[in-house]
Amino acid sequence: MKNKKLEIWLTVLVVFALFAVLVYATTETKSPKSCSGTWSSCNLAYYNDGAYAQANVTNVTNKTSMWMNYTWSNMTNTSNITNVTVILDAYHSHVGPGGPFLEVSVSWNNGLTYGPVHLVGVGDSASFYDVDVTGDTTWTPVKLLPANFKVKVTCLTTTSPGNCYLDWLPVEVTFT
Ligand SMILES: [Ca+2]
Repeated sequence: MKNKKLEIWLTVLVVFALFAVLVYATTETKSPKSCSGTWSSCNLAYYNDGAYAQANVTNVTNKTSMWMNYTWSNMTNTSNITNVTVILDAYHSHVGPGGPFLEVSVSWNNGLTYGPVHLVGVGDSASFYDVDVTGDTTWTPVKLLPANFKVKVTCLTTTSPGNCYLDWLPVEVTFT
């Protein structure tokens, strides 16, 4: 009888602990505040407003820009990062078959090196594309600081010339 009671209390405790973890997980979606590179008007990807950063490419000329200065309101230096996702609000236009696509990678050492390249085959009308970069490294709060974290987006095509359009490039981070 006593053991049964203990079992019930332990179950309650475990359920409560799991609930607490779920409740205290925080998700923040933040916009970049600076950028550089060969896209036209890269700053237009700071806001979800229908004004687009643009890259005109051919099969011999790619365009690459970096977006950075993402700041996290509630993250502390002991936060446990459980998910990092780059979100693209983008489309392409092109002449003829094929068309431009995007390569996305992130840096956590201020652009010295970048993680794995993620291919994003955007369509010809604006949509949101999630690029989960959680597995690219073992994330720590320091790696996500403005001094270290950058998102690199390349527009390229192997066929006909075309344009990539990027309305907004937020990053969503979940941490406990
Ligand atoms: Ca915009």
